[in-house]
Amino acid sequence: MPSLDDYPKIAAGKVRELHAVDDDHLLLVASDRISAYDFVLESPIPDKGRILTAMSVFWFELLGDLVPNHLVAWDDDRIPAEVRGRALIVKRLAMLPVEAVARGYLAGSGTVDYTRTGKVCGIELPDGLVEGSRLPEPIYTPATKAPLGEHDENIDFAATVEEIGRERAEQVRDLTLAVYRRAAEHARGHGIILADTKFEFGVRDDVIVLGDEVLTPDSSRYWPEETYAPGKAQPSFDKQYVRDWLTGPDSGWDRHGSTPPPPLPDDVVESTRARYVEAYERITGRKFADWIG
Ligand code: Q0Z
Repeated sequence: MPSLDDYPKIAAGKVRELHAVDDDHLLLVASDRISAYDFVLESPIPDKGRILTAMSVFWFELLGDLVPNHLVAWDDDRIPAEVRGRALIVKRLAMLPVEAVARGYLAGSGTVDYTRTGKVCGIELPDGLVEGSRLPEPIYTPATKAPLGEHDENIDFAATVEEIGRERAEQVRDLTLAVYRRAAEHARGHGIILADTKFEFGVRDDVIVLGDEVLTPDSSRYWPEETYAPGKAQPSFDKQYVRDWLTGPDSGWDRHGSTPPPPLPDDVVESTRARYVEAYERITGRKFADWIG
């Protein structure tokens, strides 16, 4: 059995790491770390890495007939014991320099751009939309890949053509919308609104392949159907207890100040873990207790 130290680290994100396994394979490792308000909190959420990994595997399986993906193995002797259940062996791709975002609802930077210009990524939207509005149809809203610590910047479709050429730009757009539609329909049938999501595609043997994590709550906005009400920020399916506590009176923290957030109380950690498990079980119809690790 290998150790994680046997695999050189080739990239680190806020809450994930990427290691080289061999010339053709990488190990994508998810941690239990959680970010909120652009900080990585010092309190981990137990099992978050395993839950998000299990969720990615479910979606890769559900979507495999729409687009090839990079998943090779999740339970394999090449995966070190210390990361079992929260790591995937994936095919090494040549990643495309575009964040492929689909939105079915208006939120976040989409609302900001719409309120200023009536458009998101060059796409004209009807008047009268508000934060949380369902869009007339899902839209493709690509973004640049910002360096770690910076925010992605929305760009129009023409800018993606400049970056990767017309044929690939059109393929990425069409795949993004097809995958989003399928996933959002599935999630909706299980009581969850998939407001938007970000994919990363790569190329292998001249074929466009879906990479990275897919349709996890870290790469997507998951909203509970029960409380959906446009006109305000929607509660996050997974992080709302964290946000409410951090911005509430008991944390003593100022999100607009310069100090990092304090550790989370145990009950906030436990409720948040339960929300991740609930999202996994609702979406997949599987019990998290049956996942490996
Ligand atoms: C993914 C990322 C990080 C986790 C590169 N199959 C692939 N082939 C080549 N490159 C990538 C993948 Cl998934 C790749 N990322 C994003 C960075 C931790 C994911 F530090 N970067």
